[in-house]
Amino acid sequence: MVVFKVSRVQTSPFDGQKPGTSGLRKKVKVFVQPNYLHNFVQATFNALTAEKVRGATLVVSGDGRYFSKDAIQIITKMAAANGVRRVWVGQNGLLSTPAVSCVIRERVGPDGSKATGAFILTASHNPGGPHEDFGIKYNMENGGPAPEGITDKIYKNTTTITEYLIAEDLPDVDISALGVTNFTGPEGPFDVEVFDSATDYVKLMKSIFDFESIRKLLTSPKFSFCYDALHGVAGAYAKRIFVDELGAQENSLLNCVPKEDFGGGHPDPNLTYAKELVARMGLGNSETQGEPPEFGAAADGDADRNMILGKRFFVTPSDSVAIIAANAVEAIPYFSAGLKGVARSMPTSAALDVAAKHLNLKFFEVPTGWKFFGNLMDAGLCSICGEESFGTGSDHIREKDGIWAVLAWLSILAYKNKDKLQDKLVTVEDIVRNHWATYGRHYYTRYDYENVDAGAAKELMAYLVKLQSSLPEVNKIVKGVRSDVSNVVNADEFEYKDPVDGSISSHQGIRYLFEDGSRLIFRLSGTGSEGATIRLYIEQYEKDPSKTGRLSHEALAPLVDVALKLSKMQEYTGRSAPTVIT
Ligand code: G16
Repeated sequence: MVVFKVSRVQTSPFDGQKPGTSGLRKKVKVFVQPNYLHNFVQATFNALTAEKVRGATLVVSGDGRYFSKDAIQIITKMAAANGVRRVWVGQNGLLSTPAVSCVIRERVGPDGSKATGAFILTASHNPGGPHEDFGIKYNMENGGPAPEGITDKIYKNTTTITEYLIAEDLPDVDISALGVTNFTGPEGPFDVEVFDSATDYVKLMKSIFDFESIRKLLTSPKFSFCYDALHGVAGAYAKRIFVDELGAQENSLLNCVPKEDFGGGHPDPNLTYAKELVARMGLGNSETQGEPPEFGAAADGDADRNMILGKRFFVTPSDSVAIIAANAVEAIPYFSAGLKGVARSMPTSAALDVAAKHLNLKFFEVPTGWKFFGNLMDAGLCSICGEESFGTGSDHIREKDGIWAVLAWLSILAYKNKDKLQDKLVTVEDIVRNHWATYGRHYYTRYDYENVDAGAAKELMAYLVKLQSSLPEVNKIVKGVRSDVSNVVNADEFEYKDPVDGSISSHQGIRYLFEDGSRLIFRLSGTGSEGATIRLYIEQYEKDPSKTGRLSHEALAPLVDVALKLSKMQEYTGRSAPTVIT
């Protein structure tokens, strides 16, 4: 048995190790600097209470992006030196973000051990490779991202750090082979267990959904299916779930081999970046070969995001969560006893609010960041939640869950088509249009201005806050741009008081709220790795069923005009068009 020693290595702080919306995300070239990752990991250990480190079980894995394998070895050696009892690693270092959450909550080791936390190695939807992004975040015992209290402590520790602990002579562990490797350190045994990345997650999915009814749908000649993992970690689950368990054709999987650089693509499941799927589904400009499938979906790098498509039809994430919530009790066994409540992030459209009101459900509006849903779920207040940023999930874990969302949609389709698979199929588009007919439609779009000069972005935001002090001034500008747009009746910066622990999160986005329920929201993204990304969210509610069938960009054109002029977008950023429209 290998006996290792603990070294104390002198170090000094790096600037800017502040976790963003979801962990620390930087270019690989930043992360590979000597001591950079080490400092952040030690700062995290130092921010946790002793029992979460000494003698604890930690999960260390991620989406398999470039630098993950090195990072896993470094973190393992630091965990050993800090007195951690065992480290669990998914085979080849792969675990999707939702699977990590599941493993923390559900997995019991051969000796009865359970994990108390995880380092997740991902920069989510950001590209990977030597010149692209890496990321790391810490998740807590409930399976969810560390709350602000902890991430603030981590950041503070990074600014004062002077040394870290590492077991330099601990040999690298072969993370491609399943099994346990045992070591001994100054304080006793330390083990590394490499386990199958999918087993625990597949088991959990089977306990939530009716796999038999989904299988019937997926194997019906009436139905066709396509799933694009964009070469992210979802590929490690897609074949096991969709093909092996549910009977989908193997050729219905696109880009399902996880790659360190995501095949050179941008692993962000939206209409801009999921090009191959979008073309196959008959959307976009390219000519489709043959008849598009009835259902398509994509995931991001770490498989917590999802995009849902029907044949030649895009489902907005805001509609998706509302539709899942409205159908969950009938279509998904896990929810058959009813929903505890629902929640959305502030910039997500109010489609969920309307459904919650009709269904008499508790409803919560939280700031952007999945961590805010966790408290509600732990307190038993929320069953289903979602975000405009292609995140949807439930209280089965404490992260958003891309494959769960696909299974939720397949369950709804299976339910709507039960006993009818011989007749005309009820399609994704039918389900969405029926939802609009019942609840009204929230026309919605998001404009992203990526990699804008950080100073200019700050100035634009400061200008918008200042402008809020005079609504007459705001309305003068609005009417000057479009007289057919209703009045702004309220404008503020979103602040959230957590109903469970009373904590307050301020400056969570600038809102302009219109008399007819329309909203314009401006936020700076917290997940970029360079410059600033300005997000502009535009929403308009249409209750009249005869007017819910318009093209979204036509319906929203007046509000877009108003938003761009009101914010002086071009003046501040020099950009005449957004980088991405979703
Ligand atoms: C993270 C958060 C989400 C958030 C998204 C975008 O997701 O978990 O709650 O909506 O970032 O945040 P921002 O608008 O600040 O860029 P992910 O998938 O990137 O981990």
